[in-house]
Amino acid sequence: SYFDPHCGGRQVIVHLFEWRWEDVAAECERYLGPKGFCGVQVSPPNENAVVKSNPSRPWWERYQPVSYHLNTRSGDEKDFKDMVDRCKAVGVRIYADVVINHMAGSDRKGLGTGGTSFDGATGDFPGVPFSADNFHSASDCGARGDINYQVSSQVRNCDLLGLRDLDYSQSYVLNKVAAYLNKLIDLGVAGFRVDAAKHMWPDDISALQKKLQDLPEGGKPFFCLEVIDFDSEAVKDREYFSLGYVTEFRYHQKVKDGVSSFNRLKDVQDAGWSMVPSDKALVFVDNHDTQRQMGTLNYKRGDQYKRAVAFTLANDYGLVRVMSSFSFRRKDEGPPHEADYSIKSVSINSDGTCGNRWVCEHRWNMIGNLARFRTAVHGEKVTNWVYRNRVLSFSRGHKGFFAMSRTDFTVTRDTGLPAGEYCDLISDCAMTVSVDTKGSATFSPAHSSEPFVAIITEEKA
Ligand code: LM2
Ligand code: CA
Repeated sequence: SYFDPHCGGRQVIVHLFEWRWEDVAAECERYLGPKGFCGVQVSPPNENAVVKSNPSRPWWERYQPVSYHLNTRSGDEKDFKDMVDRCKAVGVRIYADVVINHMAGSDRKGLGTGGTSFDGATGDFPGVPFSADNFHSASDCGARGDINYQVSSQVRNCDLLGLRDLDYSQSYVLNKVAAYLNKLIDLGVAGFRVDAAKHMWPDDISALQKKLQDLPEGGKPFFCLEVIDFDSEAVKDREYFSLGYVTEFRYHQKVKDGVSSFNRLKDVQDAGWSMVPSDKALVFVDNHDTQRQMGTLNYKRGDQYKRAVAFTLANDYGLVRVMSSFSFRRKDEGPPHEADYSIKSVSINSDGTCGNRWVCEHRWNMIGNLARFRTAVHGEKVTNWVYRNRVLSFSRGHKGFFAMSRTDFTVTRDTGLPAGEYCDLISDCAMTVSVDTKGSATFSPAHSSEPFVAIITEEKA
C-alpha cells in the first residue's frame, strides 16, 4: 500500500536536507543502517533553476524544476543510483522529494543545474518538454499569484509564489510526471514526499498513482503528501487520507507548547483537535520550512529542541521524520558550499558529530538512540503516564519505558517491564536501570545535561 515505507518494520525517517548523494550513501553505511533508521528523505533529485543572485544559490532554488533530468548540486543520475543501491544494501530506503505541482517561477529564466535552458515567463521547458499550453493560466485564478485560500480551485490551479502551475487535466502532463516517478522507481527509490500536495487535486494525485509501476521488489511506492492544514482554509488534509501519509503540521505546534508545559503533552495528538489519525500522520518537530520561521523550534534551541524530538520519538503517534540541517543565519542561505558553489561534503569528527557546518541532529546521541527505541517498541501503546515532580514518564506497553525532565532528577516509577537490569539507551549503556519484581525502578539520568532515560526489553545490561 502507499502507507508502507518498505524498510522491514523500522520506524524513523530522516530528512538529509541538501546533502550530496555520495554523502547520503556513506551515511547509510556508517550510521543509519547500524542505528536502524528506516529511510532518508532526500532533496529534490531533478534539475532545478540556478538562482544566481539576490540571493546566490539559496536552498529554495531546488523547488523550481526545469526538467526531470537527475542533475542537481547533490549529484547526477549515476551518483543517485549508487546512493539508492548502497543504502538499500544496509536496509535503508530512499524517498525522493518530488516537486510536481509546478515548474520554475515566471520571474525566472536561464539555465538549470544540468545546463538545460528554460523561460518561466513563456512557460518554455524544453528539457521535458513543457510549453505554455501545459500550464494553468491566469483565467483560472483571481489576480495572478494571489491565491485565496478559502477557494479550493484557486489553491489547486493558481501559481503558488508565481511558480508555473502544471495542468493535470492534460494526459500529456500526467504522463510526463508519471514517467519521471517511474524512472525513480526503476532506480530503486521506495517512495515519495510530494511537495505542495495541497496545491494539487487529490483526484490528479490518484490518477498519477494509477500510472505508477510497482517497486522492483513488489508493492506500491510509499507516499507522503505535504499538506499544511490548520483548520482555517478550504483544503482539508482528510481529502488526501486515501493517498498516503499526510504531514501533520498541527503537531509541530502542539509539541512546541508541550515542551514548555509538560501537562500539555498528554493529549498532544487529541482527536478533538482534528489531528490526522496516527496511522496516516507524518509527524515532525521541524521541517526545512518551519525551522526558518520565527519562534519555531529548531537545532538552535538546544535543550528545548531535544525534549521535543525525544518526546516525539518516545511517544506512539504517527510515523516520525527527524530533521537534519545545515546551520544557517539568514533564512535564504543555501547549504555549505565551495567557492564554485558546489555543495560541501559532510565531514565526520572523531566524536561522531559533523563538520563543515552540517548540524546532523540525527547524530545527536539521544536522537539516534531514541530512533532505535521507537522501532523496538513499535505497536505498543503509551501506558503508565505519570507527570509528577517535574518528571514525565511512560511505558510503551511491556517493551519500553521513557522518562524526561528539564533538569537532573531522581524518581521511582512503575516501568511496566519485567524485572531485570536494563541498559539506558540515552547514554549508550553508560548507566543501567534495575527493575524489581513489581516493575518498579529508581533512577536518575546518566548525565544531568541530558535529563532523559530510555530502556527497552531487547537491551538488557
Ligand atoms: C513547499 N512545500 O509545499 C516547500 O516545502 C517550500 O520550501 C517551497 O517554497 C514551496 N512548497 C514551493 O515548492 C520554497 C521557498 C520559497 C521559494 C520557493 C521556490 O520557501 O520562498 O520562492 O521554494 O523556490 C522563491 C522566492 C519567491 C519567488 C519564487 C518564484 O522566495 O519570492 O516568488 O521563488 O521565483 C516570486
Ligand atoms: Ca496546482
